[in-house]
Amino acid sequence: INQQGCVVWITGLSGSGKSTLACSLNRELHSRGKLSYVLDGDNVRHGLNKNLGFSSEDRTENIRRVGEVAKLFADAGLICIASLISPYRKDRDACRAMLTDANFIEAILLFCVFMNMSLEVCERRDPKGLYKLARAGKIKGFTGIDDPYEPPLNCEIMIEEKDGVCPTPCDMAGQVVSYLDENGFL
Ligand code: GGZ
Repeated sequence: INQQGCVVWITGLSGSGKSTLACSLNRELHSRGKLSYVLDGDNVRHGLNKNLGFSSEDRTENIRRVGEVAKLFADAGLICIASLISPYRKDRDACRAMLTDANFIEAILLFCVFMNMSLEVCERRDPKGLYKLARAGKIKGFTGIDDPYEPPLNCEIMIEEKDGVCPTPCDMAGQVVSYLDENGFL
């Protein structure tokens, strides 16, 4: 294997398309013969992080653990795709700092992808009906409703609507693939 690992960190609201992009990107990378692996918040919360809820402390710990695991995957040479809401700026910054720690064998690059979709779009999609429950007060502390989402100030890649149209999974993956290509990871 001659592959330099890195971490593609996808952040954004629930329903913004993080998991869709992660899956589409993973498939595209595999088709190009690249080793990649997806760490998705929703999945990781069933195993590694099954003891964590959605308090701010638990979200911080969720992100820290996924960051540490992503670092191991990237150190092993994989392109690790982490898709989590990761709503708080300080947690994402801590992850970036941890990954670029020069004391670790080799500094690992993290690319932040921001799903810049409005709350309106995400709430209209509401694929799991969670926004509806949050609006009805049946889920407390839901990101975007009664818990904050702090958009990144320094993302490498931004996915957004163009002329009111959301990009397709293929377009989104293409945007990240181009970036990885330009930075010598493909
Ligand atoms: C936000 C919640 C909540 C609350 C359950 N707030 O879109 P989904 O449904 O399938 O994915 C979301 C997932 C969020 O997990 P993360 O690990 O990505 O979150 S974080 O980075 O903030 O730790 C959502 C569902 O869990 N979900 N309750 N209160 N999302």
